Amino acid sequence: MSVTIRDIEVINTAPEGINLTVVKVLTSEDGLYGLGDATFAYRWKAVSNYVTEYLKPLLVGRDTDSIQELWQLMHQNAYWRDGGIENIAISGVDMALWDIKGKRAGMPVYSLLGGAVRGGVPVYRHVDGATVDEIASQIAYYREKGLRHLRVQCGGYGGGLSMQAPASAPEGAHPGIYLDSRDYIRKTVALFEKLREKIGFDIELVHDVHERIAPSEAVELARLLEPCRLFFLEDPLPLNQLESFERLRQATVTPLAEGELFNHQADAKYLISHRLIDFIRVHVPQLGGITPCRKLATFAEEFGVRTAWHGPGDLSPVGHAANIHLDMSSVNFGVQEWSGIEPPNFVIQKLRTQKGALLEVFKGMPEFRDGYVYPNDKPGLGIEIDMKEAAKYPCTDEITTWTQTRGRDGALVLP
Ligand code: GCO
Ligand code: MG
Repeated sequence: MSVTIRDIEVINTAPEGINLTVVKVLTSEDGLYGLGDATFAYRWKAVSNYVTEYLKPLLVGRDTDSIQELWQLMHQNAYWRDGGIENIAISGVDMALWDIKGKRAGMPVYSLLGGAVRGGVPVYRHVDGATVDEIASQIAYYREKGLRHLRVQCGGYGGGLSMQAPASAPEGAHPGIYLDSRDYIRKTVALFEKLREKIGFDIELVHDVHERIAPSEAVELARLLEPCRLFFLEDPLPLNQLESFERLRQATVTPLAEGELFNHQADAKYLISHRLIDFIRVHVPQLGGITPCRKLATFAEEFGVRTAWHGPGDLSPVGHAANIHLDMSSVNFGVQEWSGIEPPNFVIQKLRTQKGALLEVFKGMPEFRDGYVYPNDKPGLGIEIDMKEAAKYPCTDEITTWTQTRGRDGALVLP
């Protein structure tokens, strides 16, 4: 007997002070519903509106089983497609449909995707500090917790977090997050050299360039970091300079990762099929959910490119669970970024505007134990949401400042 979509709701909540959005798909079967992540922290109202005003009327009454059909229907229904807001809205429904299918089958989603190929998921956490000693002490803490991979930054993405134009900026320069790319490259190379001297090489380190520097500077940085043996250098090139991966690939043995800003598998196709990257770092909601990402993982497997799905603080536990279910069932898994709660996340704590209430709102978050994350093996994605708790933490709307990134002369650079 087929089960149809009866209603679609959106839950917006910010238990850590970071706006999170979850889509709830209710079905014709009493008590059967699915949850999916549709978090876009800076545009949460637009995504919520897209779901309730456009996807709900399109989908109510349709068969929950036909996940691929409904994904394609949502994807092409507005003709112009692959925007951030639209894809993230689609992701919320897509993940919810996989959640429903798992509940109906009595299986965790990774089981539906082909079953577990690993017992647990190796993850990395974020480390960030002003000095080598501060960073080394955070690394020591995480090493104790069994982590073998860590992301190391030295003051965010090179420009810190102050919106004050520095004295070195020209007269009348706008406020913003100023990045002197030359200084950033010198400091980053020095930091990793000293860090390796201090901690050795048995911890895998990644570094997130986060766009912001010129292609020639990405080549310079990747080359200079070679002796530091990074696990990968992330987003060395901005989305509009992907052609420079040919040059970057020729120039360095530093492993390369890119993708959290990709909007469609096609954005990754050339880089993967020409083996110009080693890790595909897509933000699963940004591609439209589990359905497109499982295809991308399978495509990348043929070219020896491994997955490293984006797993930041601005992703709900439903989205983190979707990452883990993909990880559990992918042969070409690389590593999983994990902004979960345990162990304490040094970076999120700095950003947190209130006591962390994430686990009061979301139940079933995949668990971190000795360096690995484990899904809870409940049918579907395994996450429940306490609506009463969620209502205690309304989302807010500040003007986003960290993306107002500027070069030394005050001109905007991609964030
Ligand atoms: C990462 C990302 C994040 C993003 C954030 C944007 O590698 O985790 O770069 O830190 O900057 O998700 O909101
Ligand atoms: Mg990143």
